[in-house]
Amino acid sequence: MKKIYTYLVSCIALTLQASERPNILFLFSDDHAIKTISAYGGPLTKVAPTPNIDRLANEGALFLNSFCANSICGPSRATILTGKHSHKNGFMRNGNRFNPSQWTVAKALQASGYNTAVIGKWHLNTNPQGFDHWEVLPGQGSYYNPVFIQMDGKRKRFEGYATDITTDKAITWLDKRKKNENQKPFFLMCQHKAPHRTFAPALRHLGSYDKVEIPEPKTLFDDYKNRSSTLAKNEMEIDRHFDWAYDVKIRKDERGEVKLPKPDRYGTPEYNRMTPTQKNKWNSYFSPRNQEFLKKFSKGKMTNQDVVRWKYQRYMRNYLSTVKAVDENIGRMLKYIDENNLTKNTIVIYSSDQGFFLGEHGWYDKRWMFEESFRMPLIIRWPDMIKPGSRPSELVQNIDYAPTFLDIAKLKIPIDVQGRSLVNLFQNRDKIWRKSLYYSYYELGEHAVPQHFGVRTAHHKLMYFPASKEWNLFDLQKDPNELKSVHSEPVYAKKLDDLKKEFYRLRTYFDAPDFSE
Ligand code: SGN
Ligand code: CA
Repeated sequence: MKKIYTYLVSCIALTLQASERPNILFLFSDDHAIKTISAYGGPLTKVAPTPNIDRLANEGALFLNSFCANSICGPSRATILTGKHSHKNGFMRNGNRFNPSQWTVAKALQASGYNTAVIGKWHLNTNPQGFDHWEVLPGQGSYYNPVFIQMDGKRKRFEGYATDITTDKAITWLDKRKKNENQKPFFLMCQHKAPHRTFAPALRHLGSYDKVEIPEPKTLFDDYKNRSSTLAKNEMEIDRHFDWAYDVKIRKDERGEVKLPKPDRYGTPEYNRMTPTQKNKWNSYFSPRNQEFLKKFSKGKMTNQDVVRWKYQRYMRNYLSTVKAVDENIGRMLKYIDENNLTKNTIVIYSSDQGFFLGEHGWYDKRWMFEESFRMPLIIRWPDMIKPGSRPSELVQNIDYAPTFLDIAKLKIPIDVQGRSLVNLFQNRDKIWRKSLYYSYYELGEHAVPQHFGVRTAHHKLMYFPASKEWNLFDLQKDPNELKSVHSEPVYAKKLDDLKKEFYRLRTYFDAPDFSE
C-alpha cells in the first residue's frame, strides 16, 4: 500500500513539474536574413515563402530589433549556449573549439530535470555536452545525403535532403520521449543547415521562383564610397566573388567553349554527393536554364551589370527555395506539437545564427555590423504568456537567449551571464531596458572582412576598424542603407563623442578586450 502511495505521489510530482515548467522548442536555421520572412515586412514580403514562420509571429512575438553579438556562425551559437559575448565564452572565430567544460544553458536545463537534445548544425568543433541526445552535422554539413555524427562518434550518411532529415530526427526524438511516457519537460534545439551557402534547394522546390522577378536591393551596385576604406577590399561580391560552379550552379562540363570570368575555385561538392536520380532531376532543371544563359553571355550582349542582375536572380531563387524547405519543416514541427497536445505548454522559438546579405552592397555572406548581417530573426510563441501578434521593439541580442531559457524554466541566472531574460519584456517586470548593444567581429581573413567593433543605439551606429584606425558613424533614420558615414560632419560631433563614450563604457561593462591599438 505504502509503495503504491509513494509511486502515486511521485507521479503527481512529476506531472506537476512537467506542467509547471514548459517545453522549449528552439527552431534554428543558418544565415536566414529577416527580409525573407514575410512577417518581418519589407521589399520581399510577397515572395518570402514563410507561412509557418509567419504563423508563429501571428501567435507570438516578433522582435523588431533583434541582433547578434558577432555575426558569424560558431560564435553566435556559443553565445546562445552561454549567454556571453565571444571573448567570455572563448569562441571568437569560426574554427575555434568550444570549451565543453564551461557552463551552458543546456547543462543547466538538463541538471534541473529537462530532457535535452540538439539535432542538426552545431559547428562548435567539440562534441555537444549537456544533451541527453545529440546528432549533429560535421562542420558546415551538406544539403544532400548528409552525414550526421552519432553520439558514439561514428558518422552515418542519410539519403535525402538535410532540412527534411533534421526535422525527421527531431520528431523521432520527441516520439521516443512520448513512448517512454517521459514526464520531464524538454529542451530541443532543432538546427538547420539551410539557407547557408551553397544555397542548394530541395529537388521539389526547383523552379518555385521561375515566374517571379525578385526585387533588387537599392545597393546592388554599391561603390563603397564615403565609408571605411576596408569595404572596397571585401571578397564577397555577387559580381566579383560568387563562384560560377559552386554558387551560380553552372558546372565546368556544361560550358562547352564558353569562358566565364573568375572566380571558379570550389567545384561542385554538393552536386558530387547526389545519387544519379537526384543528379538527373537537378540537371533537368538547371541545364536548360544554364544553356540559355551561356548562349546569351557568349554573344557578348550582356553588360557586366546584366550578368550581376542575372546572378542575383539565380542566387535569390536558390536561397528562397532553401528557405521554403525550412518553413515547410517548421510547419511539420508545429503540426506535431499540435497533434500531440503540446501546443499550450511548449514555447516555440524561431531564430537564425545571424543575418545575411542578399545583394545589399553587392554582397552575399555576413560578418559586417551592417544591418542585414547584424540582425537576427527572433520570434517567440508562448501561449497565455505572450500576447499574439506582439512586436517588441527593444534592442535584444543573442546573449539574451540563455537567460531567457533559464527564466522560462524557473532557474536562477548565473551572475556571469551577460544577457538578460526577455521574459522581463513580456511580463513588464523590467521597465528599464538597455539602450545600446555592443558588437565585435574578430576574424581576420575570410571574405576579407576586417576585425571591427561597435555600438548600436535605436537610431545610430558607431563602428571602429582597428587595422585602418577608422571610425564610421551612421544615422540609421536618415540613411537606413548605411551608405554614408557622418563621423566627420560637424553636426554629428557631439553624437560621435557620446557614442564613443558609450562604446568604451560597454567594452568595460562586458570586460571586452581593447583591440584598438
Ligand atoms: C564557409 C563558407 C563561407 C562562409 C563561412 C562562414 N564557404 O566557409 O562563405 O562565410 O562558411 O559561414 S563555404 O564554401 O563553406 O560555403 S558560417 O555560417 O559557418 O559562419
Ligand atoms: Ca551562419
